[in-house]
Amino acid sequence: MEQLDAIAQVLRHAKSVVVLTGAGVSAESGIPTFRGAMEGHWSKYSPQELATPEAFARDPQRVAQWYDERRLKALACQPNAGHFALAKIQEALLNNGASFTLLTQNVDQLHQRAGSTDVVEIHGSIVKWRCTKTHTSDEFYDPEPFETHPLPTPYGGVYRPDVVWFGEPLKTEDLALAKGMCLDCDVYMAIGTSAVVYPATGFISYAIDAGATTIEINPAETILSSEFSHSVRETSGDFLPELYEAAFG
Ligand code: BV8
Repeated sequence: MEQLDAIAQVLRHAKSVVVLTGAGVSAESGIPTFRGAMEGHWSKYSPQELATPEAFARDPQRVAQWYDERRLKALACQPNAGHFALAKIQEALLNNGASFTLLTQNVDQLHQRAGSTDVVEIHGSIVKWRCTKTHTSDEFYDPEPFETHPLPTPYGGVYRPDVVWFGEPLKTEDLALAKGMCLDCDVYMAIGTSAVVYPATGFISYAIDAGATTIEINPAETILSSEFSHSVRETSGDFLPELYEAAFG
């Protein structure tokens, strides 16, 4: 049976689905990924230079500017066919009485703008910024650059991006939810992620323990590709709309 048909069959009868997405899902919206192709963020900088608390302490202006640029880029981009198809897959599964958990490593909010609900932003969000003094988190949707970098807060501190930097822990509740849902799922999908960043990359081990069918969607092979029941060498923008039609169309 063709790979698409086999995956559509499994998805149609699924009872509990967990999806982990990475930067690749937003690539077709024009948002650069982190690794791989030369236009990736980290082809110019190393993550340690910008995505750590130490980097922000060392050069708050540079780090805050980079994240504000990424915030403006995310606000200017549109969800792509993969985002919309994933939202429709979630709706179809919920209508079937199945559970659906979307864990995203992305901070660009494109899943939400495509109609996905209850999105778990395990690495935070680029529109949310947190006061360094009071830890109050505020959201910024104005498509204009901040007047200064970093932006002073009304609470006597400055705003840092409300994202999870390297060396910072993910939220306990997000980790507990991810582990619990993966240990209980019958389908686990990893879409558009290079399987490099932990602990997200480790979630598949819980799904395998649960005996789930595991599916990877990525035009490139990853270090985890051989661990998946199905590893699809296609883009999310191509494969997800086909998968929705084959499973629920
Ligand atoms: C932590 C937010 C502990 C900021 C990000 C082992 C166990 C635990 C931790 C570690 C460990 N080993 C190392 C660590 C430390 C570290 C880590 O994983 N380092 C890596 C580099 C080895 N992890 C951490 O620090 C984590 N914290 O462990 O804390 C702790 C506990 C208690 C107390 C203190 C500390 C925190 C990790 C989170 C870091 N923050 N983002 C920001 O966005 O700037 S990570 C960042 O990478 C993004 O979130 C990004 O999404 C994520 C993963 O990258 P990908 O999404 O996979 O993107 P990438 O570009 O790599 O790949 C894109 C893929 O898409 C490619 O495969 C490509 O082929 C594919 N693609 C391209 N086009 C398409 C496509 N796919 C489909 N369709 C397409 N069209």
